[in-house]
Amino acid sequence: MKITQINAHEILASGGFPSIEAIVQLEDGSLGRASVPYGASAGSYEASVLLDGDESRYGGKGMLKAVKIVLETIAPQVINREFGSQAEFDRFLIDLDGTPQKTTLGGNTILVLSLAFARAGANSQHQELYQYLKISFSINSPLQLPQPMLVTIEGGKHAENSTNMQEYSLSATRQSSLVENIRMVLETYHIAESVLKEKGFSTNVGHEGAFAPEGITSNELPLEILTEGILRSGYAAKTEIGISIDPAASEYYQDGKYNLSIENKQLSSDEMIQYYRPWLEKYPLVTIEDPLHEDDWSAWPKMRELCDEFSIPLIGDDLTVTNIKILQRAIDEKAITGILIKLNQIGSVTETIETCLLAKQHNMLVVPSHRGGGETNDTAMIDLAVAVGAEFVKVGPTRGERVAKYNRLLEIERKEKA
Ligand code: 2PG
Ligand code: MG
Repeated sequence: MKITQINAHEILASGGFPSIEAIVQLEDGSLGRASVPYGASAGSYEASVLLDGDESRYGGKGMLKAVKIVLETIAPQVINREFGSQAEFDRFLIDLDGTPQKTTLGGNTILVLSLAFARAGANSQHQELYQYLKISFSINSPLQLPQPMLVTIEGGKHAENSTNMQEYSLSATRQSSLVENIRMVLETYHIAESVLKEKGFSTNVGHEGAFAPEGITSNELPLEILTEGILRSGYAAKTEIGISIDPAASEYYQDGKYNLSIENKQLSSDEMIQYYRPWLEKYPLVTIEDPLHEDDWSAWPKMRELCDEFSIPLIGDDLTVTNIKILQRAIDEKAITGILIKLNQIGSVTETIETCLLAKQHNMLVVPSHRGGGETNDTAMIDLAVAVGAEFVKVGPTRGERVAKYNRLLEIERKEKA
């Protein structure tokens, strides 16, 4: 199928800074529209986000350069060229860029076209995006819908004056319909709001729509609050609703130490691992993500052993950045048992799905995720999650760009039930 036209422009992302949207048209007239997010606590090895750097617009965070690259550099190369598959299109763009972190053309420019091409392809074949992805990448497993991992309390880079650790989520673990599971985690989210209020904390929210209790002096307290919330909700802790944490430890690692500033603690890698042990014993934890720094490779297998002892998946995010080579290293070194997936960490649909499939082959938990800094209303991460049979999707509540993801998931459940 040939591309006949490409359009691109700046749009606004959730943080009030621009992102990029593109529209691809195929020769049969089918259109595909997509936009891409970017992170606040991005890993160092992620695909680049090409920004203007022009301080006179949005403090340098404009995306007009990316738009120009799409229209003037990439479009002339791909319009009227025959692409036989999604993988062929993506590989063409990856080769055109030619760098490991997509620094020539930008990960944002490549991904936005990759996704818009996928949507156009799906529309051309009268398929839903998740069906198109399954067929394109020969994924034959029966459809499995991911469960909500609802970010409920946030700190770190996502909220001022809150915890050092970035996220405490409510994860639905009961294998029930999504409409029920989403209801259960959101009811518990609202109960957690009451618990926070009773303890005298404000219930203002951070980047992802999760509560950001100002002035909190313990990274453990959110676990107590969520556990109390689950108890009061009447749902069974762990078997119906559990807790997932993402400390995003790279963000509080300074000069070789984990700096838990609100507790006045500076911990070595081994001490950091031991710090988590009582949490695994006391709370209904179901996953742990990025408990250690992205370069602290020698500590990760020890953390994995601890998690294995409690049968809790250990998820890599900044560690693995959806990159298949880094995932392979993590498998070889027995560093993790699960992987967070973000399309823009690697910058194309094909590479993202290949990483998911390798993780699946190794029986890892696969968790596609929203981004903290600049999300858009695009819901492709949900279709991706459904296509690869992910166990969870990590998305925040109560903000339009997040709720759009849950609504897409509910829409897919309705379609599949019909
Ligand atoms: C994370 C994400 C999403 P960010 O660390 O998992 O919550 O944050 O997009 O800021 O990297
Ligand atoms: Mg993370």
